[in-house]
Amino acid sequence: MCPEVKFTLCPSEQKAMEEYSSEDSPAEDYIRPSRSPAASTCGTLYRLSLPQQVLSNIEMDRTPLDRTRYFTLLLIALCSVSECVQRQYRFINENKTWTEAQRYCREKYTDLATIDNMNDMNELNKSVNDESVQFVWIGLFRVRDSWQWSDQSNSSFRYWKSGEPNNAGAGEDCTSDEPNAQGQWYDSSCNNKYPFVCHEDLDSQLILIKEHLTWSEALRYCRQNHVDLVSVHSGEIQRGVMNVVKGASTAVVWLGLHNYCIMNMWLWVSGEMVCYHNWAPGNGTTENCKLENRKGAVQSGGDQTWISLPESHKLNFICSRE
Ligand SMILES: [Ca+2]
Repeated sequence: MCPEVKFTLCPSEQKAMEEYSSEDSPAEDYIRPSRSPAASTCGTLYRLSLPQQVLSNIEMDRTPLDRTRYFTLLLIALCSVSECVQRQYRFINENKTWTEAQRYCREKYTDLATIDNMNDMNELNKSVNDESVQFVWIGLFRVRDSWQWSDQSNSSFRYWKSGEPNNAGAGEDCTSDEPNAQGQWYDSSCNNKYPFVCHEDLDSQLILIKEHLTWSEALRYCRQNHVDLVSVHSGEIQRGVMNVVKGASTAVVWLGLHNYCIMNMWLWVSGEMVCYHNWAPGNGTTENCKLENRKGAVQSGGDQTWISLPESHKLNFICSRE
């Protein structure tokens, strides 16, 4: 089970990996710690779950092949046990009515918080960094007898406190969350003034660059002008990518995805393992990288799956803004 998972490699693992890579392929220094908050959450998970002993085992192993296998297996094993969030929550510690809070979130971020699952719920509650806060607004509100999300999401996740929603005073058409208790929800009067939580879609952080550059040139361009070539850690980012590539002038568009030849392993430039993936059939597995290094690109039409290409192809590309 590795649906939408992210990793950040610790510096020690990166070093180990770069040493393997430098054994018979040119030095590649594409990997660097991710700067995305969501990813660094996962990086913490990763660091916590990687015992020191593992690293010494890698060094003590005799043959490079064994080390490679061991390292790969280890990462896959970790990949299957970690879970990560897809959304970035922003806690705003100002008391506003639900409608004022909604307006604020739509201006500054994407919308009032939508919650898809328990992971989101935990992340949202963690974002509330003030223990004195009793309630915060989230994006769920009542229209006649049905509950809807402010951003039109169809998430069916609900986490009502027992006995809620009770529409106690009538007109309890908005949803508050009790972040410092169990994080469960109440229906509350929309005129109450509470702090609130916005969310920011990762989609809005992508930008399509319609120049024709090789993969390395594209990487340099993104790092100079934005943040990085995009790393597609999750289905949510893939959906954002699918939106922005529609405007591309090339049939495929570079992603921040590169193949470590000696380990035959694909990694994101942000330093993360490829757990979530969307390869076209026949791509992303065994690569013939002896002649030229291979990189990953997304098709701008059709099913918008990923393909592997020699890095000298000149393509449009997607940078991440944050
Ligand atoms: Ca209530």
